Formats: sequence, structure tokens, C-alpha cells
Amino acid sequence: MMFELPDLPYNYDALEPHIDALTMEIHHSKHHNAYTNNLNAAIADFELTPASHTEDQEHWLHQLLQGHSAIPAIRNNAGGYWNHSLFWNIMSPNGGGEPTGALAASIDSKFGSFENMKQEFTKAAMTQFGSGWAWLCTWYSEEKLGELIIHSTPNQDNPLMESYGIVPILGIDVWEHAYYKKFGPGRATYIDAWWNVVNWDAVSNNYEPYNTR
Ligand code: MN3
Repeated sequence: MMFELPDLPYNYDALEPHIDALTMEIHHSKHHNAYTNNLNAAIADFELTPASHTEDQEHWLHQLLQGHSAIPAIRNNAGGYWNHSLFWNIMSPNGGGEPTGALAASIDSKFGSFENMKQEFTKAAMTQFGSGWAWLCTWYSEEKLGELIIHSTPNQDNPLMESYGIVPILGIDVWEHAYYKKFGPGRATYIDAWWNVVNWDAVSNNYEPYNTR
């Protein structure tokens, strides 16, 4: 089961003026492509094979993240592959605004308001030292199913690699390659612009399997 670079669900220039076309092109066709190729190479090098009950490629990717993240080449590249696949899908040229329905209700009950969640998420993205990601996650463990939590991780790590019991439904890439061409060292300006492209319908879809409302 080889991994392939997923297509973007829109053109490279679709997120202009918030995220520039050149950044999107390099980010997808070079960075995400490299994680994809290096993941396939690492799987071959370490002769890893899917468990016999593996349902599909997504399931296999979860096994790699959860079972083999002690191998740096798997950790970095399976993480990079998963993180960017989520990232493209939670952005849209028709993004921005606020979520509705069950996700909005869960945000209100956990954070008090959408604005509070946005502030806390932005703080996590700003204070992630060096390269990494900030995440809005939901618990998948039974006791806390559907409850939201904000988390950040370094490098290409993600919460699935740890046994916390949380899964990201929204994430922002704060590696400099995600913003430096347009924004220089201005991470805060990039995060501000990025909220305008967040696809809340896609985030709600990610939340739906854990929604108990
Ligand atoms: Mn990136």
C-alpha cells in the first residue's frame, strides 16, 4: 500500500489574497510530496506491513502513527503526510466566518464563545516554539467523547502519536515554509489571514464521528 500525494481540493491561487499561490504550490508539490515519498521509502527500509485486519490506507496510516512513531523517519514523514492532508482540507476559498450546529455548540460549551476558542488557538499557534502545529482536537475516549481541547506539537508530530485519546479536527501549520514568503517572520499576521480561509463545514465533518449532541 503505497501512499500518494493527495490532490488539493482547489487551485494553488484559490486562497489568495490570504495565502499566496507560490507558497501553496511549493508547500504541496515540494514539501508534502517529499513527506509522501520519504514515508514510502521509510516503510520499505523498515519492512513495515499493515496489520492483517487493516481496512484501508487511512487505517494503515493510523497504525504507522500510533505504532511506529519511535522510528524518526516514520514519525516525521507519516506525521507530515497526515498533517498536510488534514491541512488542505480544512481550508477553502469560501472559508472564514464561524461554525454552526453541533460544533458551534461544543465550542461554546468548552470555551465560552467562538472568540475565546479563537484566542486560545491563536495563542497555541503563536507560542509553539520553532516549527510545529496547533490543533483543535476532540476526545475520542468514551468518558470525554466529543469534548474539545486545544493542543500544539513540535515538528511533524501530531496528537495521534501519543495515547492522549484526542484527534485533531482543525490544524494550522506554523512551520516558516507555510508563511515566510508572504509574511516574513510575521507569524501573527499569517494566523490572522488564515482564519479567513478556514472551512468550517470540513471541520464539522471531521467532528461528526465524535459528536454526541
Ligand atoms: Mn508544512
